[in-house]
Amino acid sequence: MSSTTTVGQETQAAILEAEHWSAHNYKPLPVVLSKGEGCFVWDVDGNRYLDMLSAYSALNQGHRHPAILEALHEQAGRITLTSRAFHNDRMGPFLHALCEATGFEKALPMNTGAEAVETALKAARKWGYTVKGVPDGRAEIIACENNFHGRTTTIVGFSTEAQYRHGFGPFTPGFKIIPYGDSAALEDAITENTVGFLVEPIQGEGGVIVPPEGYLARCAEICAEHDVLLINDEIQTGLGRTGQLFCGDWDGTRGDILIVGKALGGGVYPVSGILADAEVMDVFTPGDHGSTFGGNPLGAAVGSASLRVILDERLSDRARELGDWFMERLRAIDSPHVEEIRGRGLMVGVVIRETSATARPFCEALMERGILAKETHHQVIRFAPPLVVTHEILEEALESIEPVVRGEGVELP
Ligand code: PXG
Repeated sequence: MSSTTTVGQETQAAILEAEHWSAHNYKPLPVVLSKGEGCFVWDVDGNRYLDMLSAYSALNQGHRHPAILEALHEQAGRITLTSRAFHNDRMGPFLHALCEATGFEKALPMNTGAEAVETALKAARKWGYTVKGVPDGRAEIIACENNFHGRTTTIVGFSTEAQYRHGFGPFTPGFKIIPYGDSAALEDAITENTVGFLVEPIQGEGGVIVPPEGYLARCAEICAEHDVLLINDEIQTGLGRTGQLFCGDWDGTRGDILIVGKALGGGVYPVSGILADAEVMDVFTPGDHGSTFGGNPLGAAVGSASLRVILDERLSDRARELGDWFMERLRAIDSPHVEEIRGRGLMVGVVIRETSATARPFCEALMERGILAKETHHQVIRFAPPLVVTHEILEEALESIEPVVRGEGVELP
């Protein structure tokens, strides 16, 4: 990992082809990956990298986990898609296991995170009208400043990031924004028409923002007092990432609607969903909501295996133990460029001082040393390796991370 990588012709050619034929809605680091295993990936020129992004926590189990691949292959040899017009023999056992692991009574399977968030918003609104008694068309949902919940037109409509919204309106009404981490603001914003409070227990895309201690617990109390659903988006923080099965567990709450995605597909297939008790989930009747692919047998088999790996390999414990130690090591680096190290478990942000540079040149320097990390929110280097990472692998990575964080080999302006 400490050896310097070399960019060859294959990389250049692959980037040129992709840039030519694709929409330019991303600005990836200039590396072209063609193989992955466990915590490592290889580029088309044969360089090896430690993956410290894990596809934004969709690869908590590592690349190509054998048990997940076995489930994928086995299921692919039998049946892959039925649609929900028919039953399949995989969805039931998958949702049963998911409910048992999370403690909810019911689950509704989807594919991507944004679809699951949309599903939660629809569930909350319909619950508001049919159970809480909110007058038709008046339901309000509260979300937070600096949120990230996906890219649909409804979801970007309540984003506070100008770029996510600009050019995509008009937007869905019925959302209210409050500051993140401020439970008093939640209480003030609630009206008799409020049906839900949508929140990330740690804001990932917002820059690994950890709210004040006890924030989610207090929000859960406020929501319960006012008959408002706490909608906990654990798409990025869930399934072991922060050192508990769900980040809300640090505060003793999983919310009234729990949204899961990313690692539920074990990095091989998009699997997401929402969990809730019957009082909420039973608002859906046939025809209200659906998805061609949600709950398909291949996704259900992969989802079951992905969940089993998280539990059987105690990946939450590993994230907690390694995360505490890793953050301590990062905090010990004496660097004029670092403003703060923050995070929980193996969801770690190194905040670069604005007076130094953005986090981007640091990520580029890390890449040259065989570490793949991606900046988030301009100033933050995010370190979120697969949870199957070991002490030894991280120790070796620190040999590259420490000099880069001190500024060695970083192109500063
Ligand atoms: N909620 C949270 C907390 C997320 O981090 C989503 C919802 C949406 O998930 P889908 O599967 O629809 O992307 C996320 C996604 C990107 C990108 O490329 C997305 C995320 C993180 C970084 C980049 O759009 N998180």
